[in-house]
Amino acid sequence: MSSNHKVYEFDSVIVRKPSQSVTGGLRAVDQGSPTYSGVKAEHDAYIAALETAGVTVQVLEPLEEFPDSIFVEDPALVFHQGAILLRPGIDSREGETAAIAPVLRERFETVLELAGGYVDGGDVLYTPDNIIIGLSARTTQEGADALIDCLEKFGRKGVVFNTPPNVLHFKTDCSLLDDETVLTTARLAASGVFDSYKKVITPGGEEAGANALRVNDTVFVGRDFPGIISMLVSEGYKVVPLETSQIGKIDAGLSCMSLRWHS
Ligand code: CIR
Repeated sequence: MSSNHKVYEFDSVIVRKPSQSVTGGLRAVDQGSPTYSGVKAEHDAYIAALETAGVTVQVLEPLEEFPDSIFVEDPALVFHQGAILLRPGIDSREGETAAIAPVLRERFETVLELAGGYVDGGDVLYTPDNIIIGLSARTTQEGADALIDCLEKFGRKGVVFNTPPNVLHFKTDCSLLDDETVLTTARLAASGVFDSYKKVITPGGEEAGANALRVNDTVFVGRDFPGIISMLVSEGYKVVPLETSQIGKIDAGLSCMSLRWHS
């Protein structure tokens, strides 16, 4: 039932092209809207970088009615064993699940659905030991409990922690670097959630860069976070910086633009 691959080893990825409406994407603080062409350029570079890291990318067509639908990580989870359809915890994104469901039913034999509550995929971190679910303004306890039931069907254990206050998603503040190391903000590390991990703490002012993305031997990091980049390089990681200044305006980092699994 389970794959022998590490949690950051992937061969398959799904992304969705940005819609023109992406300029109206959700944001907690308005730092101005991103431009469509800027988001598209960042997205194109992201796809090319994923392919270079060794995955095959399925590119879905844009959905104008859902400005945030470029962030395919939020409406579903994918594993070697199958997929789980989630329910994003904000009205304007709820319909994204129905939009991605047929694609996942084509790619996976088993597709489960949450029995209740709300979960955004951005609140779910895969680790070698378990699946961490962060409660947030988007992910409810009822949703987390329903997700734990689904994960059990795939032989995986879900555990629940709190996302720090005023942080969009659990993974806004962290990413897995290898089997035993996480990149995390100091505020998330202070919760104790990563006490059994080695930690690389984001330097002050670079909290927004904590959502890096490891794919096979490469760690993608936002280009605007030189402190994080130099820390990871000196730890021996193969780091590839990517432009995130446009998607950053709508509160996104690098994990949110893809669904990744090993077939
Ligand atoms: C939202 O607020 O839903 C989008 N503007 C950003 C989603 C980012 N998703 C993620 O980090 N998984």
